[in-house]
Amino acid sequence: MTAQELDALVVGAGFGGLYQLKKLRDQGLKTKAIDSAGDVGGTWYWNQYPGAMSDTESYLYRYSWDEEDLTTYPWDTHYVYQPQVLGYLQHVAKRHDLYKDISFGTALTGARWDASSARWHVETSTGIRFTTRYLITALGLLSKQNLPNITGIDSFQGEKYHTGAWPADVELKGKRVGVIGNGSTGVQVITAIAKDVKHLVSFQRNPQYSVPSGQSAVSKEYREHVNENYQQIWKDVKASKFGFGFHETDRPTFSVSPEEREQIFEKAWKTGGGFRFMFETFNDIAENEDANNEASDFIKKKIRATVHDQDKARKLLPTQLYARRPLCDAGYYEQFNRDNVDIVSLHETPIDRITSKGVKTSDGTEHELDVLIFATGFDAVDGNYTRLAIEGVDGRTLKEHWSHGPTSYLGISVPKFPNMFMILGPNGPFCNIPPAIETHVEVISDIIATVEERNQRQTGKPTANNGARHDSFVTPRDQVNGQKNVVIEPTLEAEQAWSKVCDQESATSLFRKTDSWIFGSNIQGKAHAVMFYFGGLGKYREQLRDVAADGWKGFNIG
Ligand code: NA7
Repeated sequence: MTAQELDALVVGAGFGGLYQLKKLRDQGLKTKAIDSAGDVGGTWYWNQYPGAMSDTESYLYRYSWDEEDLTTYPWDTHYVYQPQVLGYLQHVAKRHDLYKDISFGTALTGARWDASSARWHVETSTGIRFTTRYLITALGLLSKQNLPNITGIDSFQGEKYHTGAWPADVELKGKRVGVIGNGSTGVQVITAIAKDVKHLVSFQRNPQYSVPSGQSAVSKEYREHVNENYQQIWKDVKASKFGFGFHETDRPTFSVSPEEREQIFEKAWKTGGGFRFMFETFNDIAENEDANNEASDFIKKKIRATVHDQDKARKLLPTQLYARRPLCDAGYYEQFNRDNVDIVSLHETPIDRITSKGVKTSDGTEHELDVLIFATGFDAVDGNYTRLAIEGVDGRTLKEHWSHGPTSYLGISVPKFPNMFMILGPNGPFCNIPPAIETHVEVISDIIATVEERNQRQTGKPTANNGARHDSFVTPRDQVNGQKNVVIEPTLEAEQAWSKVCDQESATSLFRKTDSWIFGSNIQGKAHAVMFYFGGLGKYREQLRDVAADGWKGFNIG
């Protein structure tokens, strides 16, 4: 089969891929997207497990660039559940006529840079091949599922699911269900299914801190207020550190009396929201261990007060720092007051093996189950890439380039991988996802516009470029260098300097001291590594503007 010739191929049709497809198409490039899924949605296509919800408030869990849609598309609760997010993305794809340019059920199996033609040669699972001048990966931060290596895992005779690949027709009612994992996903799934199942056992390794989500219906007045202020809201969000729309306080924990501190925590507990609790109350919870202890003591007190059975409460009390991705829930701890819900501490009684009937722990108990749910997370960030054979200059793979840990320039590009861009690549900003995605899509689109402009001037041919640059990252005019087939890639020095910046920005974060996917340490054998820029979204965007204003400093264009 001959290869389809494109200007740009976007891999992934979630939040990032859809916007990237639209942007590049609007810029006049012949662009297509592929996705291994059967529809758009990305993360929200795959994670259809019960209780799946975005814990970014609804008004910000969407695109900022379609004002009419922003003010008219319905959302009636403060947080949106998975079917609503998926429905929204399907709506956007229809509204902007994106479906016609997406091939579903089509996974990228290999991509190879061909220097002579200055094109990527892409192979897919369906046999369709592409040659493309630009390759943009929108693989998601969390798409490679982590299935733990537990002895006997294949011998289980009941139903077995990973939450990140949840089938549509699972029925849990009246069944004996085991859930391994209690991160954001485990907490949501346990809370959602406890009332319906016959018996639920949470197999918990490290207990985590979770606060109420504060989910509730949205009033007409609230929606009107958001609608009237949307432009300012987005402006503030894009200039903020975490991009969640709340006021990021500069108040240190110990600047107030213990009584006032208690009141502040209590108010945050009542309002709800994990990121709010961690970053709206005090400014040092994620930086200062004493401050962290104050917040964690408050949450532990709430756990003790909520869970009646003292043995269950003891098992649910966290022992580590409150320094992972902050969680929130719709009544997680309350579920353990049900007689049909049990908790097994894997620190006290580790899993010995999975048997045909269930899970056998070290005390000799065989927990018999009909269904085993793995809420065991993802090989995050670079894990999505290293499973793919992406070969840059001289056949060197991305996996080889990252053999000492994932790196990038600005979270979007890698030296020796010309004309390839990543949406949410390693060392991108640690913040609310939709504005981070928009930032990446817009800067990538602006870079491509620059390269297209150069191509046009060099070849004299009208190239695909409607000049639709995004206001934020406008660049000065570039110099013509007299070569054809203009390509762009970051320098090794720029990548190294960015790694250093990311290292420094996270140096004081307590997140670095805990083992979680944020620093790549949730996967056996994977090295603890800096995987995000912790300086905040606003500061990150300022740096992008500087890079653009300096003629895309750090990139070679030629
Ligand atoms: P997470 O946050 O990585 O949580 C995974 C959970 O699975 C966590 O409780 C782990 O325990 C547990 N886990 C992982 N491997 C094992 C083994 N081998 N045995 C027992 N327990 C295990 O993934 P989520 O899907 O919950 O959330 C990921 C992100 O998705 C989240 O942050 C949101 O941004 C959306 P541990 O705590 O490591 O002891």
